[in-house]
Amino acid sequence: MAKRLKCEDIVCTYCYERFSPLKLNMHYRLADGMVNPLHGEIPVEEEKPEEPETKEQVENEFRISSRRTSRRSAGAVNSAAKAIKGKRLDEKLFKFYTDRMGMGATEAQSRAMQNDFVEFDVDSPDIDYDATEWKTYGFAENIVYKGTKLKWICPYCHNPLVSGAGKKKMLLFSVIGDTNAGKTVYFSALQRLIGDNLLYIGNDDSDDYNFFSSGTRLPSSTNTKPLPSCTMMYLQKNPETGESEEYILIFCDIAGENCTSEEKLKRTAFNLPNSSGILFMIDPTRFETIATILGKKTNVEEDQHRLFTAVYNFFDAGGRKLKIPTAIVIGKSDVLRKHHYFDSDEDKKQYVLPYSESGKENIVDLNVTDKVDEVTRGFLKTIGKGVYNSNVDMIFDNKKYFLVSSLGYDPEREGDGNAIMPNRVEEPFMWLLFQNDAAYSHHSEKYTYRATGIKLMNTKLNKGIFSKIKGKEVEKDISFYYRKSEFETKLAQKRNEEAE
Ligand SMILES: Nc1nc2c(ncn2[C@@H]2O[C@H](COP(=O)(O)OP(=O)(O)OP(=O)(O)O)[C@@H](O)[C@H]2O)c(=O)[nH]1
Ligand SMILES: [Mg+2]
Ligand SMILES: [Zn+2]
Repeated sequence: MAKRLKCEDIVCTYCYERFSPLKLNMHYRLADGMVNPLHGEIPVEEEKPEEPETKEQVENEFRISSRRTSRRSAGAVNSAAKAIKGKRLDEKLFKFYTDRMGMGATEAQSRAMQNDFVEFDVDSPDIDYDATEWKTYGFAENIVYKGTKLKWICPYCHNPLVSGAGKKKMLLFSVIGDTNAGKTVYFSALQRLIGDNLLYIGNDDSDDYNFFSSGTRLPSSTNTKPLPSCTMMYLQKNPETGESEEYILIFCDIAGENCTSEEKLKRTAFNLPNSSGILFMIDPTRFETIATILGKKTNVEEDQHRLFTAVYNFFDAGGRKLKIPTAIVIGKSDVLRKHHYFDSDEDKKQYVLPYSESGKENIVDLNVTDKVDEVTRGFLKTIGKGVYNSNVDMIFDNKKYFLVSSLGYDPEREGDGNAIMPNRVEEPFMWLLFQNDAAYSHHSEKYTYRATGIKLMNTKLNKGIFSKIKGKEVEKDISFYYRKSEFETKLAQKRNEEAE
């Protein structure tokens, strides 16, 4: 294929499979009364499907072949349909409800009784689609099948795919952390802060994630049953052009209870392996030193530490460190203000004090990120928790520590009536976006070069005699915004422009 298609990977907001619609046959749910004759006539009475025997078997059956076929290649699909009323058991949906949502067979079966589906086939006379969309992206979100408009479904689990999938970059953010670490509160505070740039799309589960908006002050412990994800369209301004770029963000919360062992993670955290970024929340009120300052008793600190083992085993990080960018977030940083490590040092204290958000540009300052990482590591060492640092380094390849306070105050001591003043909440999120090339940073330097007055058209000559000509030393300011992957190219380009 000569022309590059503008196609992005799709992430299913239900089963979290990540795939390219260029490599798979896309599936479409048929309208009422339509049936794909390839699937046979719909039986009058559905037989109860047998329960799969082993976990491995389930996983295998859940997967589908990873090759896209059309009549041009092998595996021809004949899509001529015959209209028969009725619904049939959708095996993939059934598996999704039982294996992923933990439903019993009866409930899963009644939910999985659905209209039949068809696979996309370029050559089928029954299928009509937007040719421009096909040429631009290499897939069609909507097809008209026998005169009826159909929307696509995930080829793995047969749940509906989000509109715009495959056309916009999709980023999946997952959180992990022990019970009461502040995960749910963090997501809510974050959504409030970036709310002007968000549009909720997908399933209507946003209330599960944004309890501030539902009027409740603090959430109760998150349900240990598998949670729906929260899907949003996010606008990110390109600081150079001022143009808005659109991303689809999928947030996945989890109950802390489900993070405490490898087995529990494997049963519930299906989102984790395909994450674009992970927020690993640590609760500082569980550290003995801090608990003492707060006048609390704690004997649960070891539990929190167990999470590292669970995550290490879950990702099999023994062989190779986890590549997914991970923000290790010390939440509730408001409770750290009183500790002498911060209290006695103005420079360090600034990171746990409320700070003004006004005038802050929506870009990632990597110097600040490094500083916060260093200060947090120093703090953990000071309170005798250097083991956190070494564990983090052992598991995660691309990681940074962050200090945030979602509420800005401690409801346990100050009551629950205060105004919410989130502190540094966007930092880990922005850093994760940056690691995914979905946010900008800024670079400036003083670039010194020797201006010879001779412009060499052939740069190879520069290595020869011409390089010995000592010109006048010139200093220029270079300044530019960049996405992570652009840095080297942009820097070279800017230096060249100056030197010319
Ligand atoms: N001091 C302080 N306390 C906080 C902050 N954020 C959350 N908390 C406290 O931590 C409690 C738990 O927060 P959640 O977000 O529900 O914790 P979680 O990690 O989602 O817990 P599970 O759902 O049980 O896994 C809240 O009810 C608050 O009391 C904060 O920024 N500062
Ligand atoms: Mg929660
Ligand atoms: Zn799916």
